[in-house]
Amino acid sequence: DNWRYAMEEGLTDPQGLYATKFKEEIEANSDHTVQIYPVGTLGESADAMEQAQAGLLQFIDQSPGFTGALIPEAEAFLVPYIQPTDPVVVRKFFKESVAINEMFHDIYREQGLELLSMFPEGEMVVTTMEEFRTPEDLAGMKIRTMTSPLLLETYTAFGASPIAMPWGELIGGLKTGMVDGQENPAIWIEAYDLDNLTNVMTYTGHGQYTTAVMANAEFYDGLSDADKELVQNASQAALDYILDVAVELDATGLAKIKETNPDYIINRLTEAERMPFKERAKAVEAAFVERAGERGAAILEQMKKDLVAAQQ
Ligand code: 6CS
Repeated sequence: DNWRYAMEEGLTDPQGLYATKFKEEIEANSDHTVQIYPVGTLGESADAMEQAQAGLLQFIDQSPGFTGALIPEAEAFLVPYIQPTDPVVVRKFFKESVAINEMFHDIYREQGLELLSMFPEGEMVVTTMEEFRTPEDLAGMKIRTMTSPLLLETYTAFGASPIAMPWGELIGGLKTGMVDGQENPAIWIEAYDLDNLTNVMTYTGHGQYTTAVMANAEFYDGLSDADKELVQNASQAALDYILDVAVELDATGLAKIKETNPDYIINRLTEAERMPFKERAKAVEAAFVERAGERGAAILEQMKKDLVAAQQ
């Protein structure tokens, strides 16, 4: 069969590298083919998700920054100052986390999705027109976020004026001044020229960009045991591959920005400067628990334990 696979990024971006590896594995080990639909070809991320849930697509890569609007528990990846940023810890965390590898499966199933992999794309960095070091400095800055509600709560707590919008509106939004900042990992900022639309990039240490690959559950359940194994093996191979290259990509993105845009200001908040943001993150964590309930709270607690384990 020909399987349709949609993602939120281009073929040379992290999601594209994962998808290409997945496709290669499927096609090398079966008679099936995989057709990849990159960013923009099937509408916005939310449109592709509707198509995946309806079974028009067999596979989809959608990030919790969007999925959170559908699955509140997925916003656990968005709670500030929980996710790892150290590359070695990141790899171990995604590979071994009980929360990621065991607890999310049934939750995604409730939305008709068979969760295959979750992987990181790099530390979240904030790009703005003006420098900021404190929540007070962020006052009045219009920061674009992805559409999961917790991101609005995060930037409100951080002192800014957030506006949620799909990816397709961000570049126009920055050009027209509808927004004057945004958050994304360095590799993405570089690839889509977001550094040339802003003046400053700030490492706040508050997050890691995470994404997830899923299959339509009905499609998956209808596969033979051999094909289920094929899909699982291809997912595992693609995950191992992307976990190896993701860390490199993050460094490459930053290095390219420094090289091609030498005047760009790159700030890294100190531990002391991060304190007021961490303090404000407590309200965001409370908002997460409020919406995601007991199950969400249990996932978050498990993530914290997984993180401690990954740091050992
Ligand atoms: O900011 C966004 O909307 C996009 N950021 C990344 C890293 N991937 C896809 C997503 O749509």
